[in-house]
Amino acid sequence: MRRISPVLQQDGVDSNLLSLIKTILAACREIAFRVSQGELAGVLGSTLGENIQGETQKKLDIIANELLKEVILETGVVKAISSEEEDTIVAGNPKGKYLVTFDPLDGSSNTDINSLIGTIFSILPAPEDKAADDASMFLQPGTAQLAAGYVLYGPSTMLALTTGKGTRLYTLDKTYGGFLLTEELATIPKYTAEFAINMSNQRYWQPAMQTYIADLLQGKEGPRGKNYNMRWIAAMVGDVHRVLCRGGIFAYPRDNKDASKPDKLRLMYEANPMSFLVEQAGGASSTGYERIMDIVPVDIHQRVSVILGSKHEVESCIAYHQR
Ligand code: AFP
Repeated sequence: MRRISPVLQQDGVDSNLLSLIKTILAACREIAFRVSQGELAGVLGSTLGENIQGETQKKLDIIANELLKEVILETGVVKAISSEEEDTIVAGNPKGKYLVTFDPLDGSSNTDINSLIGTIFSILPAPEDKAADDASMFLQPGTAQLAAGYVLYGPSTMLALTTGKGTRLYTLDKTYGGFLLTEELATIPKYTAEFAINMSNQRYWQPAMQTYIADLLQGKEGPRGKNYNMRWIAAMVGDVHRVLCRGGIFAYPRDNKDASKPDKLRLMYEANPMSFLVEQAGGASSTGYERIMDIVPVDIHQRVSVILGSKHEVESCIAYHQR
């Protein structure tokens, strides 16, 4: 089985970018170890703080954030980082070629139940003409991403990675200590009969999503003419991993539950990297009205409505929004 370096070298990935990716993965290996120790490492449970999103911070969120921040800034090739757990960007080397944005521990409430969690990251080019503490550097659409990936801390630790030449899956070999290629070309089937959505929000969705899901629930007897199954992991990283492995549609649509927060997922370090991975695996990703990777962000912590997965199913869902 192949290691990461030869695979990325074969794709012509710049050596600085390759070493940055390997550095991020080294931090993720350390996070994987801490996660696997669970209660024994004393890292479970909440801190007394909240992040900029107003969400309770788990101890592991903070540990993962500090680990990633430290090693990424030490590479010297990164001009600044932006994290879910940091209110503002953190400046690095003014001459750095890259920007890194990440969610250190997606689905962190799942730590309480020993369920799936993961780290999501996205790498962007750093504009040369801006200062390292200028947050506007990050406001680039998802199409500008040079690389994106997630590390899933599950029964095995897995990596999904794209640099724009397909999406590959790797598995952490704990005996050798590195990730080995286990799926050369992740391919999301075009058609599916599986959806993932938090059904408890149903009454708050917009009419298009209400109708779409109501039609899926009617199964064979309804307009879609087949029975659908439902899954919900409550960690985007786990739900997207299932979509990459066997297809499906994942949605976190806009709702009116809390007027100050109509969308839940974060564009820059959740929706964009996942959209890049999904599109590179033959799937599609949209807000229902536009392609997610075409959105020009206005804020590093911006939220967005997400519908992604099997191409035909995503297109069907978009059609409901266009009616
Ligand atoms: P955290 O990043 O705060 O752990 O939240 C996880 C998440 O943003 C995303 O990964 C899940 O899809 C979604 O929240 C789950 O939300 P529900 O609370 O609606 O299940």
